[in-house]
Amino acid sequence: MPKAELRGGDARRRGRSGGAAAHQARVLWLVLAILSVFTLREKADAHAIVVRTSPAQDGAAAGDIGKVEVWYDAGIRDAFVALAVVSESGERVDKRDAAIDSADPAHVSVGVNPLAPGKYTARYRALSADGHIVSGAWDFEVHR
Ligand SMILES: [Cu+2]
Repeated sequence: MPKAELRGGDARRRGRSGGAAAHQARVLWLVLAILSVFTLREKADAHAIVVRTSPAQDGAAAGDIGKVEVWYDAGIRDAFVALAVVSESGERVDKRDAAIDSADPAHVSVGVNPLAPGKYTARYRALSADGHIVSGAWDFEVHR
């Protein structure tokens, strides 16, 4: 009988100290889990930027280039993709068929009609893998 009581007391003490240690471990695990979610998300879902365009910014292009292209530094999501080309007078000269390259998820192109000499502005927009919209514009010129 006294033996049993002693065993019982030991078990309760072990239970209490084990509970406190387990609680500390849970809190530590939670903190680490939260930190890793933030750091891993930053690495896995990078913010895409434009690294190259064709024609180049402020570059010259032939009237028969046929298409205008943008390359991002990372793959972009297949939603909200846009690439439009507008003449100096505001006329849209692209074929409204902007699409992500099926072989390269970081490459977008749009067909353009034959371009008369003049200045043009290309506007791009894409949904970055991190969920942010990336957009901007560049100019190029078709010489006579
Ligand atoms: Cu971003």
